[in-house]
Amino acid sequence: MSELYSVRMRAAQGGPHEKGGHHISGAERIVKLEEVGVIAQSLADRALHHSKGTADFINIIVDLIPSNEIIYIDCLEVEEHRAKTIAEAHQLAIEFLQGPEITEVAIQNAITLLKELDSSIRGAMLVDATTGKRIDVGNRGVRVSHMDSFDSEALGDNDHMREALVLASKVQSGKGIVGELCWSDDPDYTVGYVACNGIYHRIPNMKELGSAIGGRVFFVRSDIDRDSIIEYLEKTPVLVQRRHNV
Ligand code: PML
Ligand code: MG
Repeated sequence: MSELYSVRMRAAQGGPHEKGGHHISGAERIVKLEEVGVIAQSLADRALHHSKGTADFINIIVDLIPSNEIIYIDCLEVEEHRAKTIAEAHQLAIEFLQGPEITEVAIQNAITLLKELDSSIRGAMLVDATTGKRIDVGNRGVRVSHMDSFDSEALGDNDHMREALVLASKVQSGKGIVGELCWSDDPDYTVGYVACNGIYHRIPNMKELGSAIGGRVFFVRSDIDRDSIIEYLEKTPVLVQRRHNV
C-alpha cells in the first residue's frame, strides 16, 4: 500500500480557537498521497460554507502516518430509532446507556453538561460513569483525531453520520471507555447518538432545531488511565473497518 497521510482541518470565526475564536468546523481524513490536495481543498470549502457561519481562520495540517502505527478496528453496529420530542429522545438515550457500567446519575449529569454549554467546545468531555463527575482537565475537551475508514462509502452518504460513526468506533475501542452521548453543534442538524456495548444508536430530535450548542460526553470507568486514553484518542491512527452487518 502507498504511504498514508493524515489531513486535519479546524476552523473558527473571530480568529484562531486559542485566541478566543468561535469554533465553526473540524474534520479529517486519512488518505493516500495523491488524494491529499483534493481532500485539503474539500475540507477548506467546508469551513467556508458552513451553517454556523463562514470561518475566518482555517488550519489544515497534513502529516505522514507510518504504516506500522495504524490500528485496525471494527465499526460499531448501527441501530436507528424514532423519537418525536427531545424528551422522548433523551429518555431513549438514558435507556440505552444505563446498565452495570453507567449510572443514571452519570447520564443525567452528562445531559446537563451538554445542555449547559454556553458555546460548543471542540473536544469531548470525559465523565466518570459511576459518579457523573467531569474528569478531563481544562476547557478544551478531548479532541479525538487520526481516524478514518476506507469503507466509508459503505457507511452511508450522510457526512455527519459517517464521520460520527468512525469517531464513535474509535472512542468505544478505547480501554476503559464504556459509552458516549453526542448531539451536533450544527444548527440545522438535530440527530444525535448514543454508543455503548458495540452499538451506535441513532436518535432523532436530540436538540432544538436552530441551536448551535452540541458536543460529546465519553463515559469512563473510575479506574481509567486518563492520560493514556487521551493519548490514544488524540494521537493513535485508527482505520475503522465495516462489519458485514453495518
Ligand atoms: C456532529 O455533527 O458533530 C455530530 C454528528 C452526529 C451524527 C448523528 C448521526 O446522524 O448519526
Ligand atoms: Mg459540527
